[in-house]
Amino acid sequence: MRIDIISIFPEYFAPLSVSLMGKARERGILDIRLHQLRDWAHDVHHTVDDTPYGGGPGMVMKPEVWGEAIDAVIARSAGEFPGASIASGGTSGDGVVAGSSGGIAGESLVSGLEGEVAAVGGPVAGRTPRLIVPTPSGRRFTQSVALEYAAEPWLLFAPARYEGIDSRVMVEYASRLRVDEVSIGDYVLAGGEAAVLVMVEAVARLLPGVLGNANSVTDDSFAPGAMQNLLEGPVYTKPPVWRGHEVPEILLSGHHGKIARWRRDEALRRTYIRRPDLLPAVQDLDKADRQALA
Ligand code: 6GU
Repeated sequence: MRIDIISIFPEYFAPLSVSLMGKARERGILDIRLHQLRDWAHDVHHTVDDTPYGGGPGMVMKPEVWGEAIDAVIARSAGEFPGASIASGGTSGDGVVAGSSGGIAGESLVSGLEGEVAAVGGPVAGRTPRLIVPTPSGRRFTQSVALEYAAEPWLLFAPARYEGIDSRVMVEYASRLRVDEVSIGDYVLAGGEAAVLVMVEAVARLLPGVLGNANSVTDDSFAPGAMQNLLEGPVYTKPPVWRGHEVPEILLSGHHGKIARWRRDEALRRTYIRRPDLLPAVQDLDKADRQALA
């Protein structure tokens, strides 16, 4: 999967080189490219924001800068630019990723450019990305949205700072791309970058080959299947007694049928206590399920 991220803080995404995400990138399962939005600003101060029409607090991100940035990232990646002009750095705002103010450590400008050239005619050629704009006023990002994104070949994230991006940018691209304004929850962050980290991790771990054990995806609390919409119950490992606390005996019994039933009961009870809003969505509660909740 190809992921482009345009931000005024590309350095914010350093964690995407760590652990599971880092391994997925090394293995070529994930191809993440960071872009500094300010590279497409026109004035000496690299201004990306301005005061809001109609008044009010804060600043709004300028449409021209975002428009040029998104156009350039798509054009470059879709192979509309000849490789030569990429290599010569001819286009404005060609400060891809690393080397400049904020790339991921270990990613040189040269290898970044090689990556761009390699992408010409590559898996994203002739395609367009799904444009994802994080905002607290967006539709909720859920596990089913993560699954949808995991099936896409190319995602372009446009995280904003300040009061958000001029709305005309989303209107403009909605006629050319699928544009999603999404929120990761009912609270307000200082900017969309942290939300992008959350979404990229949620999506990337669903890609084939990223997790070691395929079951760890299917047993997720919000994954489709028998346990859908149930919170996962408690888990235990050795030793069998720790500071006087015992592991539930059933888990040591080796009786797989009884263990599965116990786990479902625990999941139902936990969901009832912590997330009763989820219970109506749990598919066909059977008699044993209703007993567990009684
Ligand atoms: Cl996507 N952005 C910001 N700034 N705040 C949020 C959010 C996104 N999702 C929840 N809160």
